[in-house]
Amino acid sequence: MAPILVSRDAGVLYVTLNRPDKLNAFNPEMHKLLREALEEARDEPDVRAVLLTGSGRGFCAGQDLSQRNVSADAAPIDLSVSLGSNYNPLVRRLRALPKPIVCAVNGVAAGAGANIALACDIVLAARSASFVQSFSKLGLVPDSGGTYFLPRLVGSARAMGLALLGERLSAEDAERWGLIWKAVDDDRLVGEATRIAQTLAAGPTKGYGLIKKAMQASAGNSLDSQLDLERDLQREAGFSEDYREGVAAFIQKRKPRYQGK
Ligand code: LHQ
Repeated sequence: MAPILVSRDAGVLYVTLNRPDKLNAFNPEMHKLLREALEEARDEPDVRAVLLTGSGRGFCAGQDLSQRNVSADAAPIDLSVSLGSNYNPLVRRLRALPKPIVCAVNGVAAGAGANIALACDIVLAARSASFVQSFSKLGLVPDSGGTYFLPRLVGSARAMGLALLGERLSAEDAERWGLIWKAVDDDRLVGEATRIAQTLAAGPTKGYGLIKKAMQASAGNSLDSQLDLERDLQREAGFSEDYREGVAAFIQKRKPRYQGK
């Protein structure tokens, strides 16, 4: 069974984590195939949005721990190798993709699985789903961007509670806390996530890429630098064909037909 399923329709690349008996925990093969899917999303002009989800009852349980079970007398594993070669490049790839990524969290998202969801641009979760910073239960530190995303999304008090206690946060609380975009009824998750991904895939792709850039830069910028950045990005957006089409459609009182250019 392929650990990642990929298909394409109407400008959306559908990527499904597919190791359901392990709650879609990551192994090296899954990392490799996900990397290839995101490269396809980046390089193919016909792909204008990505929808990431999981198969079965979980979204992703982070690292496959059965591959980390070492006997007491064996040398310890250097976890930085796995972060350096797999998880960190994955988070960087998700953030740097100049196209929107919708994440449909269909079930529990734990460890790196939770933080990979948070690295996406619009996170929807099924009402029965939950988010767990399970690292501390193993004596580890939140990784895959957890210590970056959490305090920025929910504030340091809640970030610290989640990281130290490793308790499950329900999808509804995640929405209330501002961790995610929305919690939706389980039977509406696929339809709603698909609708959003299709809407984005028919939108002004270049502009969306520049929005991602601006939002991501703001975390480390002063207002002055951010204003300068907005000026520069707006110059770029204003030269796009989609901006021209957007204004023309507005004036002509019709729906815009964006080409993503
Ligand atoms: C699993 C896993 C799993 C294998 C469930 N692996 N089988 C990065 C770089 C380098 C190294 C270290 O880490 C990292 C980042 C990380 O992600 S560290 C954090 C790793 N993940 C976790 O600690 C989560 C471990 N899983 C859980 O705590 C629970 O399974 C959760 C809370 C996710 C779900 O609980 P339940 O709904 O009660 O399900 P379950 O525990 O019964 O799991 C179902 C099956 O999935 C079960 O297998 P079985 O054969 O008994 O049915 C689990 O063994 C398997 N599974 N997570 N990470």
